[in-house]
Amino acid sequence: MIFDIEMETLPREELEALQLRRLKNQCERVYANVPFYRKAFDELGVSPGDVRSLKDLARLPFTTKQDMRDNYPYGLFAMPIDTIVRIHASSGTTGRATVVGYTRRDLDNWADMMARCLSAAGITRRDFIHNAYGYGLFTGGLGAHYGAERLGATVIPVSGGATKRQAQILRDFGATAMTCTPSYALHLYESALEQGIDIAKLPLAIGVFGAEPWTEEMRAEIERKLGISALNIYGLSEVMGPGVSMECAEAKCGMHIFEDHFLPEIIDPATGEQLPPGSEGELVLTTLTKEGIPLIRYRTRDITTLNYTPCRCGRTHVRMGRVVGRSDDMLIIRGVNLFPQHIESLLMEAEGTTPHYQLVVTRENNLDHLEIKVELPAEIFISDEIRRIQQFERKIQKNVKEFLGVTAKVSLVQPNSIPRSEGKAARVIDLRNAG
Ligand code: DLL
Repeated sequence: MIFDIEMETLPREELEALQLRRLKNQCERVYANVPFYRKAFDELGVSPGDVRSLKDLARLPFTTKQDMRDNYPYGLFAMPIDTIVRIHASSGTTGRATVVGYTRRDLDNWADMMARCLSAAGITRRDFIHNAYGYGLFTGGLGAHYGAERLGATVIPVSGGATKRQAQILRDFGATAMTCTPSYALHLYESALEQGIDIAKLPLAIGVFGAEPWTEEMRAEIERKLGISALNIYGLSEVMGPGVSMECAEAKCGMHIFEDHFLPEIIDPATGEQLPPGSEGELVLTTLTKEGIPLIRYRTRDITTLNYTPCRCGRTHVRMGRVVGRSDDMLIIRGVNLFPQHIESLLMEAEGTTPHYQLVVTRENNLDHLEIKVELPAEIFISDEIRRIQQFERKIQKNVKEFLGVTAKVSLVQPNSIPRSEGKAARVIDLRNAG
């Protein structure tokens, strides 16, 4: 179902005309109201009046997470503080949080876009949505919540945590759809099983998962275990929160970026140059309608591709591919670049592996060492057959070497020994610069 049939199916020519109008307007607003942008435009010798076509986007300054930190907390707001009705923030693993503010219209647009997302997943007003994204400064909980209400569905605001209780609520309240991180969906599944609740036997039919990178293999595993259709949703707090882009149930092939609100580009993360359509690179987003904190060319650090070919669902908005990693999350192990998701794919290919793993990177004598801690599948663990365990270990090691060109130590650990996250899974422990 297409929630906003007019906007989501706008012919490209009209869409681009709308984007240009909105881009001009955003540039004028930030230039007039945000000293950071006035300075950035002036330094590059461009003015809002220079934006005459969408191509001129490439002349505008970038905005980075660091710029947001430098202007902590409210320095990039473009509206008087009394028009801001909500604050969210992203903690980030290092440095200051990035803080964002929303006007009433921003919240209204966000709810609309989240309603588009849920609708694209096949959710309707008749559904009961178990919303297990965290409520609070994180955008996931409240973002999905207002989208669900906008759609007219029934939202069950469970938030993150208290997993045992969540399994019971899932069983008792009859949820037909759920929203959470993909890793939490699997965690909840396991926890429910321990209590004798098999989620696959419940009415649950649709999952809208995002906020962390995941793979096609993980989708297959979630769909098989939970007996649901699992869809990918993308977003980031700086740009809005969840709902910047969403997969459609019809194609399940790339996430439509809501181009009436965001203008996407792919750049080379090293040079900042725009890359031709279809190239893999860093996603850069310009907000077109945001009032509270409009951003020009925000560098997401997310590595992906853009696909402009028509989609069978009828939406005209461009599709972004799965995020294969972050340009700043990339691991360089003895000169080899790799993303945790590459290893995840290999682990899942190795028969029977659950995706609970952690990558520990250390440096000894100036050499990087990668250790892959993987939980043993319960059935192998129970079988207690040393030979089978060793075979399993060797297979993973061989695949990592063969496909990624990295020698890694594989440590098989007991089921449930890797700490579970109630939000985003912590996949990488990089100890190279520690102490
Ligand atoms: O994670 C917003 C969100 C909430 C998205 C719920 C989807 C669902 P942040 O905490 O600011 O916001 O983190 C944003 O998470 O730059 C990506 O690196 C990553 N990310 C988000 N969605 C996906 C996804 C929320 N579907 C950062 N696939 C982004 C891969 C994702 N990575």
